[in-house]
Order: sequence, then structure tokens, then C-alpha cells
Amino acid sequence: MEKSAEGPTKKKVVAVVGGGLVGALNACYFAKRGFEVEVFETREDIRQAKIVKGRSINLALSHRGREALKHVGMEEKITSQGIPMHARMIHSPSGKQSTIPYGKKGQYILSVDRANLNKQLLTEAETYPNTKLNFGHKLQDWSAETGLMTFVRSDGSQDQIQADLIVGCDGAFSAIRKQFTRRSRFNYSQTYIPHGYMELTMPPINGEFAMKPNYLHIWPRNTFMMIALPNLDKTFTCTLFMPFDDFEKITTGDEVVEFFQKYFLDTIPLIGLDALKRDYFRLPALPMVSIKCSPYHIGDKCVLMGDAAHAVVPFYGQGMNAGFEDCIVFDEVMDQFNEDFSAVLPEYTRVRVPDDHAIADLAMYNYIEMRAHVNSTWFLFRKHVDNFLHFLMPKTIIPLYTMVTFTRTRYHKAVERWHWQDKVINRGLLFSATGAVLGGSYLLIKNPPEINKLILPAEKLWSRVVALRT
Ligand code: FAD
Ligand code: EGO
Repeated sequence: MEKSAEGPTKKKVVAVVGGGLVGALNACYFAKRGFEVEVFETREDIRQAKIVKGRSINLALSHRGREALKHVGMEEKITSQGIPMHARMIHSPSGKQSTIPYGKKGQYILSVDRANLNKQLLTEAETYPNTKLNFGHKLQDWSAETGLMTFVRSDGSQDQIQADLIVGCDGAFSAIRKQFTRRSRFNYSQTYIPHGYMELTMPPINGEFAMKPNYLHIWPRNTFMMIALPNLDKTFTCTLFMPFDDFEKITTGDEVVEFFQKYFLDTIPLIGLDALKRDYFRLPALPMVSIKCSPYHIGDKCVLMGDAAHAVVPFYGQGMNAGFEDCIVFDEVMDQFNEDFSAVLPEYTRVRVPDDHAIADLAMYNYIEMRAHVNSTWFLFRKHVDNFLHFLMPKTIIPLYTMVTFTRTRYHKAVERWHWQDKVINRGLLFSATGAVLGGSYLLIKNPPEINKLILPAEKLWSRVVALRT
């Protein structure tokens, strides 16, 4: 099925480097505008491949990502193949399960299959006659002066291609970004966290999901964390996050079982004892990196989007969503500046850098907070507090997770508002604390011996409240 682009076909060539999630979506955006779009992707066509290797099998798609898909008419196609997760399911060490909704009825995140999403986006890009997909093309080098790119083909031969605009969507280890780092006044930072991740499959039981499907299952164990997202084939993909040091300490099947007995007891019968012993050693734990840089462009020639511009740790479920939102933001700036690359690129950097840096920081903040003191009790307590404060003051207090996940509030604005809300909450706490002190003093005068029993637990509680605010 071929479709004609909106507007006349322009001569300008846009090279999208990387045919991953963001590259494939971006190809649709540029094709829709009528550019000659050429996508270059290292891998062979994943639609033909039997097994697609790569990280994370499924992902949480939320509002920002959906809005970006909607723009190119892909929202319905993708969401209809996603599994809604209306709430978190928190698993305690004893196996007790508790749910806390994400928000109102329509507020849910979707578990989507990465490979399927990528394939559908590639197929959609191909329906535009002005798009060409070039697989087995690995970018080796390019020139910021001329826009000339050198690709190595699968057979080792080289290919040189010129483009008017190069869009670097080649992921966290971007070859496009390499040229940026050679230039003056380019800011760059990357941090590997001490944790790695490992994916384990939980098969169906009697043809049905082994756990309730419409939840994001979470086992918060401070430094050890596990989550599970449902798949259409009724399996769950469990992702275990743990320091590399701890991954390495486990060297035998029996040690795996021992570890799971201690921390994730309820999952052993669901994953299966033998599968667990085997799958743990199938693949090594994989690293996670956080990358921030700026600017995102060079002149009117090149721009970075997605993980190439901002790899974030996966503790907010926002990496792809942020990358998809990049496409909307770029598209909006294209409208504002009449597709004049020399004006669009700097403006894109100006508006997008603060937001992408904010989500990188928020994701890192969640990682640090969760590994430091989030067990199942604290997780539940925190989310109940969030929901309760929102219930008390629905217009004033909106949980940060809600702003990030269910709105298109600019990430940096969400952070600002979060700090502002904290001040409001602190004032409220001060007010109640004053009341409590006055009430307490009164009780102390009236009834001295009993009060110590009250003050000690109150102090413990207060130190937790302080932890909550920092
Ligand atoms: P990629 O998906 O990495 O695609 C880059 C593409 O470029 C690849 O196809 C690659 O082959 C190609 N390429 C690389 N180098 C070259 C080259 N030199 N020449 C040509 N092509 C090249 N995000 C969410 O929103 N929700 C989640 O729940 C979520 N969970 C995650 C869980 C884990 C464990 C991890 C690691 C990440 C998770 N993410 C999540 C983040 C998400 O995976 C990324 O943000 C997203 O894949 C970024 O897409 P991208 O297209 O920018 O990069
Ligand atoms: C106290 C309690 C402080 C990814 C809870 C912070 C992330 C963080 C990795 C979940 C949901 C989509 C995710 C919540 C917090 C995906 C997510 C959350 C994980 C891990 C994830 C939530 C894939 C942090 N969203 N989230 O509120 O449910 O809260 F647990 Cl390890």
C-alpha cells in the first residue's frame, strides 16, 4: 500500500540514521512533510529476521509516546496490541500482593512488544513513496562540513551518501554523536550505574497468564528490584535489576534458587525451578547508562534525537516516550520556522535540552531513591500519600509520576511544579506539626508518664517523613 505525502514532494534529502524505535517513527514524520527520506540501519530487516536480539522485550508506553504515534496515525494500531496496566501490583517478600491504581479510569500505561512496535513503524514508514529503508548499512563516519556519510554494508563494501539533513537516531552509542564530541563547546556526560538488568520469562499456566495481566508487577527490595510486564502470548517478561557485584556472586543454579527464595519467593513456581536455574545463565546481565549532552545539532546539517541525544536509566519507564516526544517537538518547531533548518535546529536544541535533561535526572533520581529505601511497605506508603494528597487538593497537588506519565507537561516544568508542591506540603506539615506539638505539650502536662510511649514512635515516623521530603 502506497500513499502520497501531504504537500508536493520536496527535493531535500533527509537521512535518518538508525531504524530503531525513534528512527522509524521519525522517518514517518519527515515523509509526511514530503522530504526524500532515507533510513540507514545497521541490522538486517527485523521483519524478516527470525530472532531479534537486543535489549528489553517489552516497554511501557504512556501518554507522550501515544501522542507522538497519533501524529502519524499510528496510535490505534499500536495501542490495540498493547496490554493496559491500570495499577501497580506490589509484591511483598512474603508473597502478599497489593494494588495501587495509576490514576483515574483512563489513566493506564501499556505494555507493548518492542520488536512488534519497531516492525510496525518500519512498515508504516515504507507506505510513503518518498521513503527508502536501507538495511545492513552501518554508519562509519560522516562530515559535519559536507554532510557526506560513509556506510559499511553487511558484505564489507562501502557506500557514500550525501544528505541535506542528517537525523541521528542511532541509540545510546551513537556514531553520529561521535562527530559532536570532537567539536568545541559540546557538553557531554555519561554515567554507568552499578546495576545491571536481566530478563526472565514467566510462561503461561494452563494457557493463562501466571499472574494478573493488567498490572505493572513490582517487587521492590531496595537494591534488588524486579518488575514484570505482560505480553500478548500470555507470558510475562520479568526484569531483575541488581548490582553487577551481586549478579556475579551467584554462580550456580542452586545459588539462583536460594537467592529467589530469599527475595522473590512467589515467582519461583511461576517462572519454574528448572527454567530459573537455566535462564539466569543464558545471557549475562546488561549494563545501563545515562547520557546527557548539548547542543543537539550542528549548524543546519545534523540533529540528534532519542537515545542518541539522551540515554536515560529505565527507572521511570520514559526513555522511548521521551524519544517519541522529541519527534513531536521537532515537528512543531518545523512548523514555526517553515522548515528552515538553519533556524529549526538551534530552536530545537533550545527548547528540548532542558526537558530531556530533566527526564534523565528524574530517572536517575528514581533509581537512587528506589535502591536506597524503597521496599514494598515504603512503595505502598509513598503512593498512598501521593494519592491522598491529590485527593485532598486535586488542583494543587498532582503526583510527579502522573505529570510525567499521563500528561505532556514539559519535563522541566513537571520538576519545577514538583518542587513547588513540596513547599505547599511542607507548609501543611509544619502546620500540623505545630498542632501536634501544642497538643502533645498539653498531654504531657496532663499525663506525663504515658507520653514517652507516644513520642518515640512519633520520632521514628518523623524521620521517615523527613526522608520523604528530601
Ligand atoms: P534504539 O532503540 O537503540 O535504536 C537505535 C538503532 O540505531 C538500532 O536499530 C541500531 O541498530 C541502529 N544503529 C546503531 N548504530 C548505528 C550505526 N552506526 N549505523 C546505522 N544504524 C545504527 N522506554 C520506555 O519508554 N518505556 C519503558 O518501559 C522502557 N523500558 C526499558 C527497559 C530497559 C531494560 C531498557 C534498557 C530501556 C528501556 N526503555 C524504556 C528505553 C528505550 O528502550 C529506549 O529509550 C529506546 O529504545 C530508544 O530508541 P532509539 O530509537 O533512540 O534507540
Ligand atoms: C517511591 C516509590 C519512590 C521501571 C516508588 C519512587 C517507575 C517508578 C523500573 C518500575 C513506576 C514504567 C519501572 C513507578 C517510586 C516502568 C515506574 C515508579 C520499576 C522499575 C516503571 C510507580 C517500566 C517509583 N513505570 N515505571 O509509581 O509505579 O515509582 F519498579 Cl525497577
